[in-house]
Amino acid sequence: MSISDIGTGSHILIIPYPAQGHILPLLDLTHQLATRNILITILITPKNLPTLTPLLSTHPTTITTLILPLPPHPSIPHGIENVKDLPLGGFKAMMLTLGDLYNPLLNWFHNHSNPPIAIVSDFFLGWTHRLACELGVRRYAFSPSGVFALSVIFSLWRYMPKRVDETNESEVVKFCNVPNEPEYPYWQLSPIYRVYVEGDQESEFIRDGFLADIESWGIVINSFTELERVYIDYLKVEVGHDRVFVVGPLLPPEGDVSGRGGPTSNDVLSWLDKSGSEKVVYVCFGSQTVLTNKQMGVVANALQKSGVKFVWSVKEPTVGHDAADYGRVPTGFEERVAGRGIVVRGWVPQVAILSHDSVGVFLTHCGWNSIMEAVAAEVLMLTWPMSADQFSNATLLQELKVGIKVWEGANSVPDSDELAELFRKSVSEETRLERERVKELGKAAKEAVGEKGSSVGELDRLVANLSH
Ligand SMILES: *[C@@H]1O[C@H](CO)[C@@H](O)[C@H](O)[C@H]1NC(C)=O
Ligand SMILES: *[C@@H]1O[C@H](CO)[C@@H](O)[C@H](O)[C@H]1NC(C)=O
Ligand SMILES: CC(=O)N[C@H]1CO[C@H](CO)[C@@H](O)[C@@H]1O
Repeated sequence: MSISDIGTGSHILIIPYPAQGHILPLLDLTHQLATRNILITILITPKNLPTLTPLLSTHPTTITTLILPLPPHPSIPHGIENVKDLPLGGFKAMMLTLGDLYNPLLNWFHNHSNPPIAIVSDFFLGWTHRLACELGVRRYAFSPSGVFALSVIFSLWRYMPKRVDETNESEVVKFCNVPNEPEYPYWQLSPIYRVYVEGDQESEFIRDGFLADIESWGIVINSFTELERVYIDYLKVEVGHDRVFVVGPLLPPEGDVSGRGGPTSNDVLSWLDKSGSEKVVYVCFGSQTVLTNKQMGVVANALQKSGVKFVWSVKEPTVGHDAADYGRVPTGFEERVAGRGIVVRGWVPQVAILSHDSVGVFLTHCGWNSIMEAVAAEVLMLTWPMSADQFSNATLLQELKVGIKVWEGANSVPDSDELAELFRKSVSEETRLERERVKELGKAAKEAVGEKGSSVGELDRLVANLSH
């Protein structure tokens, strides 16, 4: 039996959670599954349909869509269901809203002549495990976070650690069951967890979702064995079986790197072509975080003072931000750094930028996709985690010694002289050891997804398991 025969005939349902950082890696996984002859239906809301265009044109016969309207929710402004617009505060509301697709999906399954034998869905959609149980099919939870961060999330919802002093945001919460016993001040814990109220219907729905993730038949994670081995071993014990499939780094199909996300205002890549090897610092805080004007000022000052070459991807204010207080590039900044650095507004081809030979350093908010992309591209990271799983990610990077701590938290600012010094240091000989380490890790990432690599083996194991 050749690899391409393994999945023949099996039909599965994929359900993404509509936020940029969640949907893209799941679509990359979908591509891998379709390549292995699995028949796939993807559930999508009308406004997110365009995100699927490249995937659907690559797999016109194996992938079909199930388009269901987003159920209404008072906390989600009308029209905000597009992956690029979802405000941070909207995450919980979106999780609740999507739960209302339970009955429409149940009907769809019952009416289908060849219904899916398994559901692969984002870990923010734990209710799909309950649905799968009712239907007598298997559910696999997809984690866009790494194994370490997932271990912390599971531990949080399973054991519900509490503070001694309910008013102290700095109180340290320790995760003794997770290897290396990570600990975080309370304010760094998941915002969804911090607003949990026992007995409250919405809170309990969210908690039940994470418990359902733990109970699911399998878990698929965008990471690779060589990166997180101790945590993978731990997680298998924690969930009580070995159907934990670590299949990353999930990256866009070859040739799709610059197309993803659409056109940008500047021609970044041709600018990079003229910028020399590994000298450029790329600055980007992800698709959700918008910096305050104060933070913008500090980053701009530091970039200017440091003398480094840079590409700064600036996210402009969206829903939930007062446009006057956020995301403003200081007046005259671009003129002052002309020739040495560029500011890009709107969408950036991040994978292509990170993979470009001239980019050597990445100031990042530590979203897991950004980390996976940077590791695969062998780029040293300067870490400034803002929220959610990003604090655990930063810890992991420091443990692996491929990240240098810059700052933490969304509501404060570093000193611009110190930041300038870090920028300067990051592209100098002083960080040679860190760069060598990230190169090694990058090679391991490439091997993992290469021929006979660990992640390819995990994908084949997943496909075989899905088809049973
Ligand atoms: C399922 O089929 C029944 C009967 O044909 C129909 O009334 C119902 O609308 C269908 N439901 C869905 C979700 O297609
Ligand atoms: C809050 O917790 C931190 C860390 O455990 C501790 O250092 C600090 O004294 C506490 N603050 C108060 C007001 O108790
Ligand atoms: C970069 C960063 O913020 N790292 C921190 C992550 O969390 C651990 C534990 O709280 C800290 O020790 C790190 O400094």
